[in-house]
Amino acid sequence: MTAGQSARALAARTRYLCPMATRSTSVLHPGAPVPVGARRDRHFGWYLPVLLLAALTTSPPAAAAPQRQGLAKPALAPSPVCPAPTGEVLVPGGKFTVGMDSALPEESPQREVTVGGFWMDRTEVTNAQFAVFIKATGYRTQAERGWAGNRRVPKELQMPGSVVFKAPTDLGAPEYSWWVFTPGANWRHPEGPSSSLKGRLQHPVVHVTYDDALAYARWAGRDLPTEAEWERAARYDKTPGAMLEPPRNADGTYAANTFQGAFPSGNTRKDGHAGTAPVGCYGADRLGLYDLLGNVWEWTRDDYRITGQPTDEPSRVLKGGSYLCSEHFCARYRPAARQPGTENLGTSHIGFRTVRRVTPR
Ligand SMILES: [Ca+2]
Repeated sequence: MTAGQSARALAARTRYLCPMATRSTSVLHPGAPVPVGARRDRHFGWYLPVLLLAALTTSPPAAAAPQRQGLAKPALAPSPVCPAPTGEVLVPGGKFTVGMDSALPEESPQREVTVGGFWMDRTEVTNAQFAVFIKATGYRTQAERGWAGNRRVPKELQMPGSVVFKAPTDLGAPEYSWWVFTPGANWRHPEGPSSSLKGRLQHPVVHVTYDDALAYARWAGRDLPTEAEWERAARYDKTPGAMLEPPRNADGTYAANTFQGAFPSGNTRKDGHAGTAPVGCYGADRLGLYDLLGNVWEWTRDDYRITGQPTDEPSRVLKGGSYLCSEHFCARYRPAARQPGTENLGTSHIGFRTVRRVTPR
């Protein structure tokens, strides 16, 4: 099978996402192209669910097309003080509302659910914590193993590596071209073989698949949160207004590591970080949880299902948005927001945190 044929086959395989892409973009970004099967090189045209983490997260059309003249290199803003919290906190169980009918279509229907109490990591799992797991178990992540022998993945894309966000210099480039399959990229080398974890041990681990995250959680005697549990924690002390607004502290400062400026190339770093931030810099809530919103998307246990569409590409619900969500693109830094994540593919903006239930399931 040629690269072109395999790209077309894989695009067809991920076709179930098209209706959602059309629906989302029609609501938030009228006229935006749906990037299905348009590329067939080392960009991951074969994993549109992941590419759509960004490509679907478009918001108001007026801000969707950044202007070239606004991209002067910004000065690095000072980083906020990060207390480097550790441990877990108890999230009380109870009946509460999940989803939103007044936001994006995939967040509906708004409904009442009940969850039991659970202990949740105060922060996303860090590189330092993940390294302990790797040392103890010898586990190799999907990005380190590659996809050799997986007939669902084109041969030219089966090598070890992962998908890295690279801000385009050509603002006319299609949205999905920002996500580049980078051989040798993995949790130890977030931007590829020449990068390292130097200075990033307290940053959230990235380039982990759902199974990688679950393996860590199991090793730690814990679990990944369900979507309802994650949302219970994220909504716990939020006012109704906070369900729709960008995360801000009472004094107007940033309450989450997100993207400021003209996405994708005009990052002004007003919140102090261009990429991932050390955990615990943002978003301390009344429970003592940090970074639920922003920094990195977080895996949950729930399947991501699209009503009426085949689900032959297993995906799980991701929550919280990432450092790439801006007010003009993505804007999914809200408790009810959600995205599909292809189970066996990580990226440079997906991580996780774990939970321990008061009453095990
Ligand atoms: Ca997060």
